[in-house]
Amino acid sequence: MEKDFVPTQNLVYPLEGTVGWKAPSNIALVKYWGKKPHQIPANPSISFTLDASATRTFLKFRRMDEAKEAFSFDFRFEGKAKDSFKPKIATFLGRIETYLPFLRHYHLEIESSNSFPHSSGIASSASGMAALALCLLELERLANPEMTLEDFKQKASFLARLGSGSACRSIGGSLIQWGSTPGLSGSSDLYGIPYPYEVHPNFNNFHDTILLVHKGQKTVSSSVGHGLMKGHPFADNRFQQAHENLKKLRPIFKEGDLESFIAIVESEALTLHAMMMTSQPYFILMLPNTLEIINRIWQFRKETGTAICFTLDAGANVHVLYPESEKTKCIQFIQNELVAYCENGHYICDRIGKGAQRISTSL
Ligand code: 2P0
Repeated sequence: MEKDFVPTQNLVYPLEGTVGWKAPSNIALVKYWGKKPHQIPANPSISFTLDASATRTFLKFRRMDEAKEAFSFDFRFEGKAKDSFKPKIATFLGRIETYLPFLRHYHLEIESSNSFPHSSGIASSASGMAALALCLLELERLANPEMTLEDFKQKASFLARLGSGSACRSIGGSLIQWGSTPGLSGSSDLYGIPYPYEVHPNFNNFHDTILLVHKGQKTVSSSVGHGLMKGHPFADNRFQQAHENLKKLRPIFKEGDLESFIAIVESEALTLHAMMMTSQPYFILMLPNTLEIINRIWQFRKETGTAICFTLDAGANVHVLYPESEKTKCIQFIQNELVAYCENGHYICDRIGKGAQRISTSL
């Protein structure tokens, strides 16, 4: 329950200090699309935590003599003051204040940078909000060193969700499930949990090469897209389908059945975009090159039997997924046939990762 995340002890918080966290992005296999108030997902989702695509955030904090009316913070992104991000951060701080009641007593200097190129069209809200949530919670942990690692991660995921839904899947690794799922004890709408069942070694070190088809801003934000699932004619069936796909994935992960994995992952990606195309107002985030890439992947798979597939985020970029055993073949195929469809030939070689890491701040 939400109230379990409100600190009950009388804690003595530090006067000043600096903490740092690096949090990765993630790619959903079963998609979160549609939400209820307070960042509660309309259906459960599951994602691969990524490795290379990450946000690094440092938080310098100084206790003020008295609490301020408004949150006192500065935000710098890649070395420059970025005031345009401040309203989003202020909203986030407002949403989590009940759970971190010390926030108004500090002046916070937040400094972030991404490992992936700025405006690459990669969602930075997941890694960005996860890194910030971890830094803010670290301040509580300094006052409460007895907090267990499990409680720390769970609360970090809970807080990150209030910044951006998918961010709650960017704390741990390497397969994270978020959303209350009948029969899956420990699952919750409030935070992500490590996938608790057996996963076949076929999924170890799984690759995700992100093809940057379009690096600019998307035409419709994810928040607007989620909102359009309210009253959507296919919403109920879609939410039901996500539950069923999660159920189907259980034996697939256990047995390492890549063919069935591909069928679910690609269907989820196209269903996500089908929901956008059938919203009112309707919209399309895929571009001609997105479809060219999908068709090339299908053709290559048919001709060679390689276990390669795609998934999509809420944008035109294509995530190309393949197992470690197919790496050499797939990279060659991507370079020979797919890179031509990327903006300026840009792509990111990523893979499944282990989750967020603390950054040492002692020099
Ligand atoms: C996902 N996406 O499961 C889905 C699939 C994009 C496509 O969650 O409004 O940035 O901050 O909760 O998490 C993107 O939406 O939305 C997203 P908010 P978020 O990853």
